[in-house]
Amino acid sequence: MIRVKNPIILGMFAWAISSSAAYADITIDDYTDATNDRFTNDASFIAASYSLSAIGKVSLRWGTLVSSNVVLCANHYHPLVGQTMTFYATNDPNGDSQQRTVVAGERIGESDLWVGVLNEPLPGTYEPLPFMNSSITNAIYFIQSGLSNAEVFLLGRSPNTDDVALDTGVGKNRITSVLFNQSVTGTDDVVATGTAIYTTQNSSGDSAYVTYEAQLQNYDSGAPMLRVINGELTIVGVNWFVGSDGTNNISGATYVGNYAAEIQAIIDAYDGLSVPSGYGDWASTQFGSTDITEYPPNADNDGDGRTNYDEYALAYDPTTPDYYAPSEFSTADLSGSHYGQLTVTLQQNDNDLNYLIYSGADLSSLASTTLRYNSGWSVGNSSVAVISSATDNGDNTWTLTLRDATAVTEGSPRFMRVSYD
Ligand SMILES: [Ca+2]
Ligand SMILES: [Ca+2]
Ligand SMILES: [Ca+2]
Repeated sequence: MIRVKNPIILGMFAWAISSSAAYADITIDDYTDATNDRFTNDASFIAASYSLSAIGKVSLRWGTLVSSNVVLCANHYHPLVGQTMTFYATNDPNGDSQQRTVVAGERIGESDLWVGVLNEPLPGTYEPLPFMNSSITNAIYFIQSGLSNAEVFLLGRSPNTDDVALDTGVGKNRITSVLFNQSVTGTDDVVATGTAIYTTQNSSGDSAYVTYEAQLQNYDSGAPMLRVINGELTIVGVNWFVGSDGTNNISGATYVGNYAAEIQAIIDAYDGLSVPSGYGDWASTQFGSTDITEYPPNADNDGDGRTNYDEYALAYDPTTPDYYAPSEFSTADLSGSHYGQLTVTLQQNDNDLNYLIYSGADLSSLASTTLRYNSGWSVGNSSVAVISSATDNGDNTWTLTLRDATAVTEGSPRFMRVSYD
């Protein structure tokens, strides 16, 4: 329990994970699997007429697509960089699903919002959800927003199942009010401060009671609060906290409209891009900034003609112009024959880069083979090239000398190159 600034909230506890926290499923009055469990996939499901394909999970952590490769999450319990999220195209648990790795992310200011970037865009059958983009900074704006007493879907862990990827329950409630400068202490005493909207858990017969009246619980953090606007599910909030108004339980969400510009900036910076799995950590270190909009992989921050993606793949410095040759050529003499060699520095543990080595006598038809790291470097086909040395630089990069498998003979040139995609 913590003290909060808003006097109507007597006791509010962060919706954070802790070893002592008991957890439970979202509470939904008159719950049935058919009406309230997404993956029971019944025609009577209360959100059956809408696509929930934007909603992904990894273990108990939630994220909702706001573009083909950007997810909106709760900062205090967001999918971690490196984790793989699962999305389902429909409510059929046996239907198409897709997995994507979270490669970068950023907290929005001091709020409980966290925006993540996925390694590859999802196909169009996974429909990103629009989000509120009008700012609410006072009580009058809240009334004008139409959100007061608006009916919303509350999402959380379903009472039906413990299979976390398929654990999605949907209830309803009405938005009670807005809380400005709300502060909640979460895991590790991290305080989030932002604009919240909340619903109140009423009893049957109360004027604010709706069918399938719902109240969030632990581990529902990060799921979206959704309102139907112009026939379309729209993200109003991201589940943040639970608490009490002194009489009833309340469910609080960060109001996303006040952060719409920051969210949109990330969507725009990474629009449609493929991002290799190690890129986000590398870039935040290289640029010394947590603002991921500053260094998307297709940008060339130092103006040296190499994109940040290229600088990552070849372990260059993305903040200093690199005008020298990208690799070093040499020859090796073995048993009286001469072999061409290429020395390059490459990223370890990022097979998203799909390194390939090419060699041959004709630039227009070089032979290729894979070059991968898996507890050590190896080439797929040693008749193309071999690794003559590999040095661990200790910073997740290795310097490799790659030797052509075919000797140079007089009057017949040989070519080598390394690529990635
Ligand atoms: Ca209510
Ligand atoms: Ca550059
Ligand atoms: Ca550079």
